[in-house]
Amino acid sequence: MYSDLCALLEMIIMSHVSEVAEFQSCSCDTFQAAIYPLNQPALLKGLDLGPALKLWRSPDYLASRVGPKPVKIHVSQSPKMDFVSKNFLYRTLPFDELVHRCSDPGQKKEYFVSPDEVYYLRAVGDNPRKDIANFTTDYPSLVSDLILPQFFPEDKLFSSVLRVASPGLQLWTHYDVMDNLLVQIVGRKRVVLFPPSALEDLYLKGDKSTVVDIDTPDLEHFPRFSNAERFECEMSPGDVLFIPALWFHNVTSLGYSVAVNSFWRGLDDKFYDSKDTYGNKDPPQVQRALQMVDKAMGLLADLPDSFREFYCQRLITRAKDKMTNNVD
Ligand SMILES: O=C(O)CCC(=O)C(=O)O
Repeated sequence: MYSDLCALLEMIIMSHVSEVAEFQSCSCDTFQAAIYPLNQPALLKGLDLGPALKLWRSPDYLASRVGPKPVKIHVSQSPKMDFVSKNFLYRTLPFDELVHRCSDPGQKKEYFVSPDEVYYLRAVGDNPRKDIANFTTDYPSLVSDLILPQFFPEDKLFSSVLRVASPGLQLWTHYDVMDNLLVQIVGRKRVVLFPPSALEDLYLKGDKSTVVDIDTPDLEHFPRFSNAERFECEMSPGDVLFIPALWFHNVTSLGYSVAVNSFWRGLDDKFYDSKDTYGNKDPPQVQRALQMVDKAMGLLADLPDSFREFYCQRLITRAKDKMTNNVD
C-alpha cells in the first residue's frame, strides 16, 4: 500500500519534470543573445575552465594548495540539511582537514557530533557580516587553476563562492536575487529547479522552501507541492549551470563535491540591498513593501475571523488587480 502510494506520488511529480536545456561550448555572445534572455536554467557544457578540472580531482592537491586556513562550515548528522528543524551546526575547520573529511569520510579520526556527520562549506568573506565572498582574494593560491566564465559585464559581478560538500549532502530549496553561474569542478551533482511561478506551491519561509523532502513530500502538509513545475539536471565535472535570479534550486552532491559559483547583478544597483553579503536579500523596495503588508495584516488583526479572512482576500485581489493595472 505504502509503496503504491510512493509510486503514485513519483508519477505525479514526474509529470511536472522537464530537463534543463543543454548547450555545447557556448560563447559569451551566444549566452547573451540566445540563452540569458530566455530566463530559463541552462546547462553549459564543454567550456574551458582551466587546469582545476584535473588538478582539483586530487584532494591532497586542493588541501595542500590552501593549507590550514580556518573556514566556517555547516555540520549535519543528516545529509538532508533542514533549515526548519535546524539539524546542523556552524563550526570551523582548517580547510585542508575539511577537504580530507569530505573526500574520504570513512577515514576521519575526529568529528563534532558523530562519525557519519556531513559537511558543507559555502565560503564567506573574512567578516561574513560585512565582507562578500570573493574567490580571487579569499583563495589566491587556487586562482591560477580556474577560468571562471565571464558571461556578464565585469562590473556586474557580485561575488564568487567556493563550495565544498560531503557525498550525499542536500542543500534546501531556495532562491537568490542574483543571476548565478554554478561551475562544477569535482564530483557530480543533482540539481532540481523550480520556476519563480512555482512560489505558491513551495510553502516558503523567506527565501527558502519548507518542503525539505522534495522527492517524497508530505502531501498532507504540503498538498500543493506536487503541482510545482520542476526542471532537473545532473551536473558532471566541467559543467556550468546558469541559474537565473529568483529560480528556486535544490542541490544534492552525489559524491564529494567542489564547485565555485558566481553571482551577477542583472538589474540596476538600486534594486540590491547594499548590506547583502550573500546575494539573497530581497530588493530594498520589496523589503519595505513586505513590512507594509505586515502592518496591513496588523490592522485587520482585531476583526472576527470571517471578516479578517474576507478582507485579507480583498487585499490579495487588490494587489493582483494593481499588478494587471485594473485598479486606479
Ligand atoms: O552547489 C551547491 O553546493 C549549491 C549551489 C547554490 O545553492 C547556489 O549556487 O546558489
